Amino acid sequence: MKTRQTVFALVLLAASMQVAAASEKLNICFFLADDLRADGIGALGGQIVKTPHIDKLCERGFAFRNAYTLGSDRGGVCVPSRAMIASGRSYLRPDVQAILKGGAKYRRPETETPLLGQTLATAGYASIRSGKFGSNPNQVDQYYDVHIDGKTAEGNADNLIAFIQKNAGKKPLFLYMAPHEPHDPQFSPKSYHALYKAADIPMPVNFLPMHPFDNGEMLVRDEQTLPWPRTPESVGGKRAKYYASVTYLDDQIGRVVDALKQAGQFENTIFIVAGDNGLSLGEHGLIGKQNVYELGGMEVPLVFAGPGIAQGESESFAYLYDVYPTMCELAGIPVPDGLDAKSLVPVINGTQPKVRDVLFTAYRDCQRAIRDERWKLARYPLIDKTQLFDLQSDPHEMNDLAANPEYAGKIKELTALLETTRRAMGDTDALTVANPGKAEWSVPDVIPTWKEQVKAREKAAQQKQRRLEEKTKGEKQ
Ligand SMILES: [Ca+2]
Repeated sequence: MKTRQTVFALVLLAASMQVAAASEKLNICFFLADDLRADGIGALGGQIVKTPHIDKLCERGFAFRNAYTLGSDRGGVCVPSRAMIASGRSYLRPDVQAILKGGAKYRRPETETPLLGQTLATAGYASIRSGKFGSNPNQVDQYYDVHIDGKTAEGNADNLIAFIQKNAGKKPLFLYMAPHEPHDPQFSPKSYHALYKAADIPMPVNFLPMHPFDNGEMLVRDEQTLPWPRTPESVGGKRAKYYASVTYLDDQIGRVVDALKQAGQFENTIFIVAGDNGLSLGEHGLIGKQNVYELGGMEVPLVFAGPGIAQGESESFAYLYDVYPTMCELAGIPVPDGLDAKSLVPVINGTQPKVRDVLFTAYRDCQRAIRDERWKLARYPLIDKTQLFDLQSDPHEMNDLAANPEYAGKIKELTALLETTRRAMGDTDALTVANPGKAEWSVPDVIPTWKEQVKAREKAAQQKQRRLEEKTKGEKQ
């Protein structure tokens, strides 16, 4: 039988253990680069790019080699990507659409699943988010102690370093650095440009001067950053600038890691390195992120490193927004209910080989794709076109098998899988449309600016809505 003294002693012990647990909570440091390709990191296969600081994190960490952002309802793929990171939910869901359409003043109702910053605040974290401002999902998450635009990667690193110096050891830290780099115009100081020469940069094996058909987004602003036809010279120049910007960013990441070391916090920090979306750099004749090719618009780097995280990598399909539940589980924070995202911890721990069997990506109403470990089907509803690739023998998607009758069964099977998967993610667009347009595309004589295109689209959407309302009104009468 326990005496009163032993019960009291046990209560004291439990209380002291709780205090110890609170002060020993792991810090989380999340580096989210803008438009960083999955091969934009040396340690992940980048042949030319120099990223010594990120490489060191990768070498002691765990990389997801098939990680993607789910998709986008607009040219600015960054915006839904960041809304999905903040919410852990598909951008196709009404509550995430409300964030995307709500503007800077939108406040998410308390009844919705908590946002990432909110979850970490509840868990007792001191938090800073320094980075890209202006796109509204970054302002919707109001739960950061410090929320600041650093202007450049160096400014963002300065903000994080000051925050570490002020708060280290007092509370667990959530450090979220989301700089503009290496997004175009691919900023970096002059000294970084000297590191890369356009002439030394090899072209991707699937380089093309022009994309072979109209994917529904041929004139988006990103695609207009180089003239048509693309040339090895123009793409080489763009890649040189891009790599310079990545190396500049890498140095700033190195400064933040050093600040954690100096504060005695390096060993108890979980590091996450990711990109918000990918970017084509000459592959298939594309130069933007508004496509669903591998190493195109949706594929991203995703690496976790820190205490309890094994060194290794996995081919398991991951979505970028999985960072939300994964970082929570790694840090011992309860994962909220209602997320579409899945914790990747079972894969990192080696208890499960994968968390999903197929991977679905989407872009506006004009592109959908689904892939498994071998096959990939892409669908372009607006021109009634399907592509089929055997990624095992054709990882660069150069041999479209869709016209080969031998694969009719495979196309049927993957189309059905695409249909059920996208519906489950909240997709309401169609895979086939009435009166599809022609697939052929050439550069128009007069190229409308992106702003003009957006305006024309808004006008068309309003007209469509009006027609729909008139039709409903007519049917009621
Ligand atoms: Ca981006």
